[in-house]
Amino acid sequence: MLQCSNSVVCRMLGYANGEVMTTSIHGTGTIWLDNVHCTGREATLTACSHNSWGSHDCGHGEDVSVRCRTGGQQYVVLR
Ligand SMILES: [Ca+2]
Repeated sequence: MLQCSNSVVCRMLGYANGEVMTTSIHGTGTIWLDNVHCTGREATLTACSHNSWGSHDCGHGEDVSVRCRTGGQQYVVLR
């Protein structure tokens, strides 16, 4: 996920802008989106350009965690 995608992820969930965490929790299961390119202004992640759903060349080692600002210095972490 590119750096600008994290803001889109957070906004589509109703949170303020977010940031990619330096330490990520790696997921399991199906990888649904790859090559996601956002300008940062999209309303939802699916509005960003991306491969077709489920089409990817990724491993979970490439997973990233994002934290969204909920106000002040408080965050919610997405894994
Ligand atoms: Ca890829």
